[in-house]
Amino acid sequence: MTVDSSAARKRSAAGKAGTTGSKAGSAGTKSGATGAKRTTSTTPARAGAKKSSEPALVQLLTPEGKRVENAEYDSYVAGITPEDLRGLYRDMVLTRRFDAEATALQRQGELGLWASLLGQEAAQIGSGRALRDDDYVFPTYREHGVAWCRGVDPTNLLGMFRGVNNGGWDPNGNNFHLYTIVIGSQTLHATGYAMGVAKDGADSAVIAYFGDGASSQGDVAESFTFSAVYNAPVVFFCQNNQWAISEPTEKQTRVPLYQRAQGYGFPGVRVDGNDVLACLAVTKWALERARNGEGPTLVEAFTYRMGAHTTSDDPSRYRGDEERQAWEAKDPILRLRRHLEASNHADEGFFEELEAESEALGKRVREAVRAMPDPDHFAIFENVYADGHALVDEERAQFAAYQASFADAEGGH
Ligand SMILES: Cc1ncc(C[n+]2csc(CCOP(=O)(O)OP(=O)(O)O)c2C)c(N)n1
Ligand SMILES: [Mg+2]
Repeated sequence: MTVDSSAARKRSAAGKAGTTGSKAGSAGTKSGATGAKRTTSTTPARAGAKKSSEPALVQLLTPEGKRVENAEYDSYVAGITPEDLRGLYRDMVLTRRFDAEATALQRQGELGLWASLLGQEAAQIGSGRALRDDDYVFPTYREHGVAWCRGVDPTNLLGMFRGVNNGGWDPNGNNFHLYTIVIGSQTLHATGYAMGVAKDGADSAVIAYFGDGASSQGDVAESFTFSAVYNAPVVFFCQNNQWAISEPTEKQTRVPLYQRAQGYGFPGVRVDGNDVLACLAVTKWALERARNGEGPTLVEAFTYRMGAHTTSDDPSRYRGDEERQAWEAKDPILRLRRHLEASNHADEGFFEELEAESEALGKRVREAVRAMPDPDHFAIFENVYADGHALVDEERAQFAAYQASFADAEGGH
């Protein structure tokens, strides 16, 4: 366990009262109380903002960029400065630019595959910026924005998609685990890790990212059960981007996803996943619960996958343009820009400089990908076992003999 912290986690039987979403054990913080409300609520958070049949959606910035008050979550972003807001905007713009560059590189044959995050920038940057350095992240394969917030160099994300390495970064370098393709499995890894954090007495938290489709996996159900029963300090951050490749959310669930948490005995909340401020606030609240020994939380970030599932997918086969257009009006970057402009928090110079920075990032990414060396053929045998294994040795020797059998062999690797 690499998490270090001196503060002892306040873990108590009272904390487990979170099974009803009650505020017991939360030292009277507002968050516990809201947990109860959210868990059971079927009414909208903001009267009149939604049709009464629609579930609650936490929103702090409207699609037009207007800041709306929210008694439950305002305190979590109370200290945010104009500079912070520009920082969030910059994060989202650069992440989108990096993502577009990666998509283009795949089209040029430089990458084998790419899974775009287009449209999900606010969910990822908001939640990513809510984290502390000593928190630990278990991503799926689309969390390029969270990786950015963790300080993972974006070019490192591309190695696996180019097929030159098996991951590309040291998970413990930034407390950001390797991408996980087997959907949902990382929620179990996160739960186990969080149980370890609790045993260490650390006050850091763990966050697991997964999708609406992954929510149907048995692994996710098991991780919900385990984390609830063991009161593990983990936040389940579900980006409901409405699609699991070609399957719509209706094929995954008959209730809004965040309501699933209630059945496991911990709070669930649906946040506007295209609202970076709301995602920041709600994730901070959920992380605070984890640190306070109040156990897991499910955050459902309601968002939209604007692009294809991956570069191998053609969404026109299963969904219409109207849907995408409706979500374009809720674009996460546009709404923060509107807010910055309306509040005079950013001038033209800021946007121009950012555009130049985006260009420079794109160039750096292109050059780095093209310069990536081909892998050592024998690297595949490394890191299989901590102390080596006879069978791996045998397979390595067989492979060496095979390589050497070619006429132009250069004596192995
Ligand atoms: C266990 C498992 N089953 C099936 C797949 C194939 N698969 C890859 S992505 C995906 C859909 C995932 O959808 P979702 O969880 O909503 O995440 P999103 O891609 O929308 O971010 C599927 C079925 C897989 N990778 N792992
Ligand atoms: Mg999805």
